[in-house]
This record gives sequence, structure tokens and C-alpha cells, in this order.
Amino acid sequence: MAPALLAVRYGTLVSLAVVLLALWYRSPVEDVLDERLHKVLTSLLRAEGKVGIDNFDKPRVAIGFGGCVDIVVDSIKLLNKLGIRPSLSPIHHDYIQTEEQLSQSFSYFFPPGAASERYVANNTLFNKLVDASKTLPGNRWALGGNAAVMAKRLAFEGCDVLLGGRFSQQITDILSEHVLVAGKPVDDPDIHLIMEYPTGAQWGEYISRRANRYIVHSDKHNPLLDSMEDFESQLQDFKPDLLVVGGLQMMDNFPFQEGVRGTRLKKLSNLLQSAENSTGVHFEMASFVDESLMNELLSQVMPYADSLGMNEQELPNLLSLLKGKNITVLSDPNPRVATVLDQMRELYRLVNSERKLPGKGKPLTRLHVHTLAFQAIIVTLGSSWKNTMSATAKASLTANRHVCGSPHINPTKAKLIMDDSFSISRQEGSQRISFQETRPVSCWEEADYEICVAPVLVCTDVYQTAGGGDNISAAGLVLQI
Ligand SMILES: *[C@@H]1O[C@H](CO)[C@@H](O)[C@H](O)[C@H]1NC(C)=O
Ligand SMILES: *[C@@H]1O[C@H](CO)[C@@H](O)[C@H](O)[C@H]1NC(C)=O
Ligand SMILES: *[C@@H]1O[C@H](CO)[C@@H](O)[C@H](O)[C@H]1NC(C)=O
Ligand SMILES: CC(=O)N[C@H]1CO[C@H](CO)[C@@H](O)[C@@H]1O
Repeated sequence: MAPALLAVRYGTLVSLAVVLLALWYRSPVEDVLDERLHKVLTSLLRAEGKVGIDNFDKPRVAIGFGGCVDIVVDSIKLLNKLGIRPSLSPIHHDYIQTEEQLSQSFSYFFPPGAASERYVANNTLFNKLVDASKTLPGNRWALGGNAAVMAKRLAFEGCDVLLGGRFSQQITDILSEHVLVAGKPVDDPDIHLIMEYPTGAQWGEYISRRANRYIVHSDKHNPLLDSMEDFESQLQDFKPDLLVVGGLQMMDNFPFQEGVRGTRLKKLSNLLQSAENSTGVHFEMASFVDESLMNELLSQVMPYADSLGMNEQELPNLLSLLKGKNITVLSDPNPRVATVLDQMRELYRLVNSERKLPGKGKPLTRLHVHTLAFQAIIVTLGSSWKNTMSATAKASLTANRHVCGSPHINPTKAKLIMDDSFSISRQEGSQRISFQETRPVSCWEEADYEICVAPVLVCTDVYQTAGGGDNISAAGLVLQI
């Protein structure tokens, strides 16, 4: 027998032995779970594939504002390198000025695994953090910022995209291959430091309950929305089907000169109000803690959005503020479906009853909430948003693709954490929907809207959590325009 053939034969025998061994070690329970996962994945892919993008009449999306370069590091390695110790008194700070405050703030968000983003009002400290990150093994650089990430995702999904933001010449050149950039290049682009951690990471006594990130930045361009003028001047010619606003959390706790923030938001408000009726407006929420900023957004920006996107932290925060209560800094990072749906209904109702009044903006017709375990979208019946079921499936698949860092979903790196059935409300006697593997997206109608809920195949081998919401929201929007 030729040696090559022998080698092949031998190889086959070895792999057969490996397969047999693997089978030997597998428990029947695992097999059932795997089969379930496979079915859910196949069904979600089918639901996603039901509708596509028309390549001859691509959706046109304009997105503001800003962008940055992200430096992504392992948070614990970075803190250890700088000798920043866990704090025994976890405290939430609106912004960060000292290493001690950073430690207290990180100690507050890390154990529950809640996403958080803070302004650093100390250049020395911020530069020290970034310099240490640059030499930390395993660090990587990426294009960041809500608007830029959403722009990239929408372009990738086949849309024509106009992006308002200021980047270095090099990044502008790279971006320009896919999206039209409105905003002059800058020499010193804003940097965001993304401190990631996996589930079960340990820092002193603290252990993270889920994978997430803590972001710090010290932006100079983004808070001023300084690409707005260039963006506005190109908007008329671009004629978008959809106008997306995100990245406004960069204004949170930024030391503006008296009156500047108000002036910029007023300008943005006028821009949104002058959008054509046929242009949908989507506002992507973020981690806001500055109550006066949030109130300004509530009066200047949100009323002119047809659609809102947010995560499980941002939803209760916005709701609380709308009900005249305090900002909620930290909420349950793993809420149940019933809880989130109740909050979504309440938000939808509150916003729309307010907007019915003359001069209070347009009706809210779409609300997308992304959580770790599931995606939920509410769309007003008869509105122009299409394909809600497929959009929810796509959002769910994108969550896995993003966090695992791969467009191909590997079922061995995924798990379902949503229960076998869920109650559609916390109200007693509410209907329960049991989750069908072959039809994982559940959609039903209530009042004047449709709700769709899809489970997420949660990625168990985390590559990156930051930017997840943006990628997911963008993926949800793309099939609905
Ligand atoms: C800013 O950070 C540096 C480095 O941690 C620190 O030495 C300095 O005291 C901080 N400044 C203020 C005003 O807190
Ligand atoms: C847009 O809608 C508003 C309010 O419904 C209406 O007054 C206005 O005429 C519309 N504009 C166009 C160009 O259709
Ligand atoms: C909640 O509101 C009260 C009164 O307006 C204020 O004193 C308090 O600091 C607020 N708490 C938080 C966490 O913002
Ligand atoms: C952080 C980030 O940008 N993640 C992904 C979002 O989607 C784009 C476009 O598909 C990917 O290239 C990014 O890796």
C-alpha cells in the first residue's frame, strides 16, 4: 500500500476513534440540547432569509454623529497592570476624575455585569490608561462609536450610507470605500478605551455575573457633534429613507461652556424636524446618567424619532425619567421577558399619549429592545416598518455574530438562556407563550401594535461585547426600512 494512502487510512481510523470517544463522553442531555440549538439556529436563519435587500434599490440611511478609535483590552489585566485595586466601597460616579473613583465605579458595575460608559475629566489619568493599554498584551484597535459602527453594519448589509463624524485621514479613507463620510478629517481622533470582561472574571473578591464592558473616554470632538453642519449640507442631496441618530451619550457629563450643549441640541432638533415625512427617524439610546442632558433629549430629540432602540438598562432608565422619577443607574442585567414587555408597553403608551398633544412631535411607531437573552420589537400596525418577524430574527442572530466575532454561527459556542416558555406580561393571568424550536420568533398583536420576541443564541466564547447594541439595532432596522 502506498504510504500516502496508509496515512489517510490511519488518519481516518484516528478520527473515527476520536468521534467514538466523543460520543462515549457525551451525555444524552447534551445531545437533546444540541439538537434543540441546531433547530433554533436553522429556524432563525430561515426567518432572517425570508426577506432580503433590494440591490437595485438599496435602502439609503444617513447616520450621525461621531466616531472614534476604540482600543479594546481585558479590563482586569489593565487594572492589575496599573495597580488599581478593587474598592471595598463600590460607588457609581457620574464621571471619573481619579483612580480611586475608577476603582469604585468599576467595582459597582463589574459584579452584576452591567454595561457602562463614563467620561474621564482628567487628561493625565485618561492618557495613563490609554498608554498602559497600548502595551498590554492582547489589545486591539477598532473603529468605534455608535454612529460609525451602525454605519459599517448597514453598509455591510447592503445599504447606501451617509455618516456624520470626524475621523483621522487614514480612517476616513478606509471608511470611504463603503460609506459617504460627512465631516472633515481631524489629526487627533477621539479614543475610547473599552475594558471588556468575560462571565465569571475575577477581580479581588468580585466576580462578574455576565460578560460585558466598562468604557471610558475623554472625547473632544464627539460631544460637540462637530460634523453636524457638514452632515446637514449633504443630507438634502442624499435623500435618506432612514435617518439615524446615536452617539449623543458623548455629551453626558462633558464640561460644556455655558449654553453650548443647548445650542447644539436645538440645532439637531431643527434638523430632525426638517426631515421629509417619508424619512423614518431612529434614535439609539445609550448609557446616560446626566439628568439635565436626558431632559433636554426628551424635549429636543426624542419627540422627532419614529423609532427607538435601547438595551435592558436604558429602557428602565428612560421610563423612570418619563414618569418624573430619578435616573436608574443600574437595573437587572438579565430581566425576564414579561418584565421587559411590560416596560416596553408602558414606554410606548406614555410617549404616544404625550405626543398626541399638538406640537409634541410625531407618534412613536417602533421600539426595539435588545437584551442578552432575547430581542423584542414593537411596531405600530399599519406603519411603514416592514418585516418585523424577520428583523427580530436578524437582530437575534447578529447578537451572536457580533459577540463571537464571526459571521458564521457555531452552535458549540452558543447557548439558549431564555426559558422554554414566557409570560407576555407580569399581570396575573397573562397568556404564556411556549417557545417552539422550529418557529422561535413569536409574534402577536395587541392594541394598535404587533410585538415580536426572539431568543438569542448567547455566545459563550466572547470576542467583544462593546458595539453589540449598535450592530444589533442596525441589523434590526435594515430589514424594516
Ligand atoms: C488626575 O489623575 C492623575 C493620575 O492618576 C492623578 O495623579 C491626579 O491627582 C488626578 N487629578 C485630579 C485633579 O484628581
Ligand atoms: C408632512 O406632515 C405634516 C404633518 O402631518 C404635514 O403638515 C405636511 O404637509 C407634510 N409634508 C409633506 C411634504 O408631505
Ligand atoms: C434622585 O433625586 C433626588 C431628588 O431630586 C436627588 O437628591 C438624588 O441625588 C437623586 N438620586 C440619583 C441616584 O440620581
Ligand atoms: C464592534 C464591531 O464593530 N462589531 C462588528 C459590527 O458589525 C461590523 C460589520 O459587519 C463588523 O465588522 C464588526 O466587527
